[in-house]
Amino acid sequence: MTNQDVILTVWLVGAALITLGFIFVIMQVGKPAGDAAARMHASHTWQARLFALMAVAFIVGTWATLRHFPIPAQGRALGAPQTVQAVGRMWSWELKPDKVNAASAVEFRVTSDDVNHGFAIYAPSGRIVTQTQAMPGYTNHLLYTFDEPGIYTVQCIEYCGVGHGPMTATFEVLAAKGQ
Ligand SMILES: [Cu+2]
Repeated sequence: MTNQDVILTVWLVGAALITLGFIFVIMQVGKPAGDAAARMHASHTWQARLFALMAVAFIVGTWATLRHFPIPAQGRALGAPQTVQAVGRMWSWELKPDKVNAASAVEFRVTSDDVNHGFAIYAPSGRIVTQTQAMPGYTNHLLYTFDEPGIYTVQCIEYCGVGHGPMTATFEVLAAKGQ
């Protein structure tokens, strides 16, 4: 289990406990005698139902919007059809291989030989398409499927010394069969 998984689990358990606490407090509202008190109790029941409805809407909304979390699980191979080993060092990138196919997922295994670097991929148009950190002693797994063939550029986007600016490399995305 990576640190991110631990943090997510702790957060989910904490959020669930807080939610249960709220529901418990609302359910513990007393049942005083008399008409006015009965009306008050009825209104508390209504509030509890509204709270439960909001909690369900929040949980469903969270699940629906975060289900396709864009960052893949770290710490293991992703089983993508193509893999590129990417190593950053002051001040160059090593990419193996330097050709991939479009329309098929590529797993970039990104690490660094020295300090932290930023591994950003720019499309031929100059638009950044995806990025991750290149960290010494750790491999980040970046999953991306290229739609357009062409020459893509890797640029370091974390300042790493005097050679940071020109710390670039290129690789080619080949047209998929039938494209
Ligand atoms: Cu840099």
